Amino acid sequence: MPTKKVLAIVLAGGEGKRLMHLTLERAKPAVPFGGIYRLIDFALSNIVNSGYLQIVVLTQYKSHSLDKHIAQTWRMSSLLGNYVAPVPAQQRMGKHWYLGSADAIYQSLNLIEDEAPDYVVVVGADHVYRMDFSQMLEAHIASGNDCTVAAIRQPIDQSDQFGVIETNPEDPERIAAFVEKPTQTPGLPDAPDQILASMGNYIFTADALVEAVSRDAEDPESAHDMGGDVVPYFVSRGSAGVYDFIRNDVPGSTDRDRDYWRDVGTIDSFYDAHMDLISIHPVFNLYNEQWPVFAGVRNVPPAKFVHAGAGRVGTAVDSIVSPGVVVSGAQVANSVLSPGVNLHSWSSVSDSVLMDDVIVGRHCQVHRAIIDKGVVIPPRTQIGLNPDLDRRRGFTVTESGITVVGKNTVIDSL
Ligand code: ADQ
Repeated sequence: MPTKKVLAIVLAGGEGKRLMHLTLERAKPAVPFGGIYRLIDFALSNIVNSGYLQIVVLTQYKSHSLDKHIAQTWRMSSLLGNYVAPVPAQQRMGKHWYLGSADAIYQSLNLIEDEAPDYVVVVGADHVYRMDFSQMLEAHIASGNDCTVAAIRQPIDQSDQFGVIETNPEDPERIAAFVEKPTQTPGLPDAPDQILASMGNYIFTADALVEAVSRDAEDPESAHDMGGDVVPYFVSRGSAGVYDFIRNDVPGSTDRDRDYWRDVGTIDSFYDAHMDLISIHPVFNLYNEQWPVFAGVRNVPPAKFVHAGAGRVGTAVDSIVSPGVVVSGAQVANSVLSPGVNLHSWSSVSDSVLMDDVIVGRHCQVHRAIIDKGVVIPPRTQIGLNPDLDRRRGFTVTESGITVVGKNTVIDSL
């Protein structure tokens, strides 16, 4: 069979409102994750590892740091025709920004025409997982459908966060009904407390996608959303298939992380996904060299742990410590530290996520907190120990008690 041409489109224009402070200054796909990554690195790494090297990233909301990250980290070889191209909204089809994810693709149809692919892989940019899209493409081609939706089981009480897929027992690989984010829905026949959720990753036969988004653009009733409008259109034509993520077998996966997929759309899920990285037998293994997650590497020195005298031993246990971190006479446990973090004597950081260049002064305690880039924590500050105090200082505290300190926040000394 001749090789089929594939174009990958990454939808990266979403606002990510539920990440609050973390997305005030940047698009959600640009939110730092896991010490050295940005969220979009997971989607892009999956696409590249699947063998697809023509990639466009559709951006819109506060895209500067995302554009910069893609330009710096994901530059490919123009010589070989490979590219990861960030494409900002350009008002090609009228004086409005993208009305929704389907409109983003419609307004970018020139990219599909230029590349003339046989198939288009469309993925979101804000999930943590490993997936081989070439296996999904094989299933898509074998099915003869125009649209294939990747799916995973999720708890039924989260149905309002996902596109929910129904199939018929006689034809389990075809989607019989698709409802975007229903508040009420029946559970699966074999698991009433679960639903089959869309992962927001799709494969389309290129011509059919062009036809569907063009038609959608003309529809005054449409919200121009991939999950809400385009997928249901293919379902109504009987041409939408489902690809169960459980079938996907990524090289080097462990028994624990084979089915790992996290929508890190809320502060709590973002925090939990970090904790998944650092457990002794990680629920998500970053060290799988057969399916690497690629990241931009900052030019900083190696991490350093300093014994600052008088019992002030600099230590970190059960933690991810990035290059450029200096732990000087401070104790770190169960935490993720990004490059350039600097911790001073008599301080402790536990169960926390510290992003680039955070400085923790002497005698501080940081517990169950997410501290965004560039925050300077003055000596003798406590964060995460007293929710009321944290709120009074303008930090966000989630219901489950995670404190978030936004980028470059200046914290007053006590
Ligand atoms: P959501 O993630 O809630 O649900 P949406 O907000 O449309 O849907 O975001 C999907 C992707 O498109 C994200 O990567 C986002 O950044 C991007 N996006 C959103 N608006 C965009 C725009 N105007 N321009 C460009 N990109 C845009 C989706 C599906 C559900 C599915 C969940 C899985 O709609 O059916 O269950 O993902 O998490």
